[in-house]
Amino acid sequence: MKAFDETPISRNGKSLILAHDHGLEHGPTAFEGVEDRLDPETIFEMATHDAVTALAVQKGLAETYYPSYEDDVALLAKCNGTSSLWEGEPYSPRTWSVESAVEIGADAIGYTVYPGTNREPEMIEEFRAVQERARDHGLPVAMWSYPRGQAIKEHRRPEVIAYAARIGLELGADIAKVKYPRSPEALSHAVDAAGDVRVVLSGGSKTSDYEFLSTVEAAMDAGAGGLAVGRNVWQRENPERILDALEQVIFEGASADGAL
Ligand code: FBP
Repeated sequence: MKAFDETPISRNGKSLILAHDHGLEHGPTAFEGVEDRLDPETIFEMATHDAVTALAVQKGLAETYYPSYEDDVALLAKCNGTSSLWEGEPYSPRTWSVESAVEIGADAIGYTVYPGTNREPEMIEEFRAVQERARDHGLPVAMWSYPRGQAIKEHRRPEVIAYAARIGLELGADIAKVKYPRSPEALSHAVDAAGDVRVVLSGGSKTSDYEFLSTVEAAMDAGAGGLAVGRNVWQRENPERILDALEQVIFEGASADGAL
């Protein structure tokens, strides 16, 4: 059974997950120009916006800051991660057990799989264990499904993204988070390939308000279940303004023009 629709991380089958694991994945350079956001408190505060259905963070941030926000923010516990200092074969080790995440109050589990990496067998086996523990606790699972490795020449090719979304279905995720395959048609195919798994888009590097919202509008029209977005929200000088607009586009079916 797909638990997604009944969980606090969705609203009417759609979600806007604020992703903030970049301090680990990209390092402090991700905060250039918005140095105040080096303080995680600013991001937890941001996540109290009505539009945000969950905040995805690593264990360290959750342990320290989540207790003050547990009444206002749903927690998506990102249970593996890797730094950009690592230059070996793509791999994302476990950083957080499901049990510990549950103790802190997790409402959902997030986990990266890199289909195509030479370490794919380990990653799939580790995902299996996490997915089964999440099921024991009745928690939905979001898979960051990011094909990479020597075999992947172009990780945003339509067939690669459709495969990534399908892998979410095959391995028992409730949400497959994928990169935008550059066209609504390609995304629509990925949504079909994912069956009843919700396909949400990552936001990518920061673009203009209009460009970003137009892509979100097109993605929603193509059947996406929402966004799991980081930089395109919290790297903005005024994140509240883009969250207001995203709320309209994702949950109310507004156009980018209308929302702006
Ligand atoms: P963005 O919306 O900022 O692209 O974040 C989505 C995300 O999946 C983050 O959760 C993660 O930190 C980052 O992208 C990893 O991206 P990559 O592995 O491509 O550097």
